[in-house]
Amino acid sequence: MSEKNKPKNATSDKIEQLENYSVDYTDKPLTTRQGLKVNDTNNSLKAGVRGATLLEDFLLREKIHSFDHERIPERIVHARGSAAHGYFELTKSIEKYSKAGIFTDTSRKTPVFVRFSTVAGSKGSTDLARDVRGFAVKFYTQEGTWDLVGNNMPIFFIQDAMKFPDLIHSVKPEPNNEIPQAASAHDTFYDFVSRATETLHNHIWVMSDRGIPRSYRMMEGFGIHTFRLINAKGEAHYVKFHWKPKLGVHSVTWDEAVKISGADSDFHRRDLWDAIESGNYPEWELGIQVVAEADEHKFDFDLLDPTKLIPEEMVPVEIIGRMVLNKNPENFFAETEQVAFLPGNIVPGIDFTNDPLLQGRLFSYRDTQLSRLGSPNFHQIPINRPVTDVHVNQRDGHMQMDVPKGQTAYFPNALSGGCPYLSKVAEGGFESYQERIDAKKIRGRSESFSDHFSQPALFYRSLVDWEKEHVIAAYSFELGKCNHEEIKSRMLYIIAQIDTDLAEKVADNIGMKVPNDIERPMNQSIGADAVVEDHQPGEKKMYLEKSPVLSQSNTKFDTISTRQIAVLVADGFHMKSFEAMQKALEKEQAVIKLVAPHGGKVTCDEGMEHKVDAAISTTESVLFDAIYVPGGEKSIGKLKEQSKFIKFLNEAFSHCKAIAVDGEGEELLDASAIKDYKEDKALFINAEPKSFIKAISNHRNWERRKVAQKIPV
Ligand code: HDD
Repeated sequence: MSEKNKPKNATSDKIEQLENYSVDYTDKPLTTRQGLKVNDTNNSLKAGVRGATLLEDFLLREKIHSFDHERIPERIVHARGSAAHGYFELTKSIEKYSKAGIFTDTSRKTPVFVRFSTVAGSKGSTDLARDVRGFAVKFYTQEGTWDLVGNNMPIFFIQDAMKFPDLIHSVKPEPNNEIPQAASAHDTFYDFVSRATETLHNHIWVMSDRGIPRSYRMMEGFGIHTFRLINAKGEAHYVKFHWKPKLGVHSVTWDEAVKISGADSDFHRRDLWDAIESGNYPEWELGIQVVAEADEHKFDFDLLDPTKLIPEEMVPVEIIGRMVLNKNPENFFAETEQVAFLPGNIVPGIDFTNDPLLQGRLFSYRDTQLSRLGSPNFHQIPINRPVTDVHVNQRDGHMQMDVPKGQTAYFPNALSGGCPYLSKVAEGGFESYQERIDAKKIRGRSESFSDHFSQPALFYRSLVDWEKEHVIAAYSFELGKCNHEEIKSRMLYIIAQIDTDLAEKVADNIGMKVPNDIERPMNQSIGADAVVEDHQPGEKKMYLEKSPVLSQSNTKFDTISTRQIAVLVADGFHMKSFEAMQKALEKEQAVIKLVAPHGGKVTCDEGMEHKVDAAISTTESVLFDAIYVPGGEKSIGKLKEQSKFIKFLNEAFSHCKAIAVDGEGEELLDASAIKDYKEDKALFINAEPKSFIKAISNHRNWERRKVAQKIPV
């Protein structure tokens, strides 16, 4: 990393604390774990050079023993992920709602550690699976650690934690043959979804472009549940948390996702790492939707139902702060793998609600860390340590790292002067919000949770045409991969309850008919005899035809920062046109990569050598956002000799990306299938860089999508 890009503000209380645990091996001798200097780590101790290995060999035993135990169980969900350090800064105090220091003190920079993930795949699976993305934020606040463990979608699949194992068992690889990896397109998932219609809202989000993000840096994040904010007077407000990315919300197409999975299955991981290393720090705004306690019942849905969002048109999102990620972890295992998020980690000023999904999560996360990290002392692992002091009466257990002093480990005590002592609420002691509850003990679901269809329908209605086409294609792909006719038919019937046109188009694509009815009982999400009709929307109090913020067509299109531009060159490329384009793109913080017929260097027409970033044999167009081809007779002649350069152009065009060519670069276009579409508005021939830049910031030219289908790729 260049000095210029070294994070200047990447230090924080947390980073300083972590540095106390970091170990630097530079200029140090190799030792055993006991600190003994080693003089041979290549040969085991033997009886003669060809002899048997001796049991005495403590060096061999230590090395192999440690290696044998290097792996810990991967997370049961969200196993595949990447993380980074950064900070959160409050831009607007919300003292009237919350007494939390993090929400009242605008002078603080609170250290954070954020982990993004997919849900279903194993630790080594592709980043580009169609899936929900985890968005987990650990705030190391001065009052203790607060974890906001959210996703990139504002709702969840199920309403009650009791169903979580069923949901996950249905989406994970099927138990008999462990197929398919990191994919929801299989029978068990649709068997479940078609019978548990509460899943449909989150499901349609996954079928939309939100399920295949362009980058972790281009996703929204959501706390999902309704939480509570508590102010200094003890008054409560309901709140939903939103993360809004500075770069806008952008996605790739399914065809790209499939190909990226082969070309670079670490695509999102690499993208996050590279952006931070190059000093282009990912950034999000934190927003809140606040609802007064008195308004709890004014909505058509229940605020405690995690399968519902509050449309932003009804309760606007108020921006109160920003989060910047400015430092990559030093060690993946020590930090990203061992970080333990717990929705139960909160601080005074924030509290839970009775959302039955949240309530179950409060148990599950602490519990899972025991099997994953192996000890109740997991909070002592450096990445999990709070930046506040910890004084507890819990003791012992595997891997106790602290050495607690004194004679007592209980409360109350006199022998230690009553220490550690209790804190009054006014001194920062946590007090649970005193909610009045007067109810029968019951195993059941509230009637106010019963509408399963109006919000998925609102989501679909709010999408523009190209987004709807992607949703239709996604359902068609997923159901097309299922084998059981009965499951597909059931799904078509269910989708028709969301939108009949959607269901009919999917049915056409998979060569089936939408059934008028299906076998009963059919909905087992609540009771064995529940039917779809029970989950149709009732009469609406606040009916929204559309919620425009749900469409990615209304996101930000104002930057090309960190967009990857492939420049196709060979020896003899025209330096002048390249230089002008390079300057203009780099001024906007785009990343230029030279793609050439071979690795090493290429020489431009002015005789200068330029480092090649990727030989054509090692890369694919799907790894880039746009393509530029500078002129130069000799260069273009060479590029035309390799069909992969033509494929590169065709493919980028078919994915609706911006393409610019200068001078003889047009001959490469003429050799491709693009030659018939030169009027395209994101195709530039000898044009000013300005218009190319604008087209890249628009992400894609979706108007091209009909002709794009005709391009052979
Ligand atoms: Fe969960 C991990 C997000 C419901 C049980 N969950 C996990 C992670 C994220 C979420 C982002 C990864 C954290 C990390 O990076 O280490 N989970 C959610 C959201 C939910 C949700 C947004 C609903 C709104 N989860 C949920 C339920 C249960 C769990 C209902 C169980 C009853 N989740 C887990 C878990 C995991 C987990 C098994 C696996 C690894 C871990 O916790 O630390 O306990």
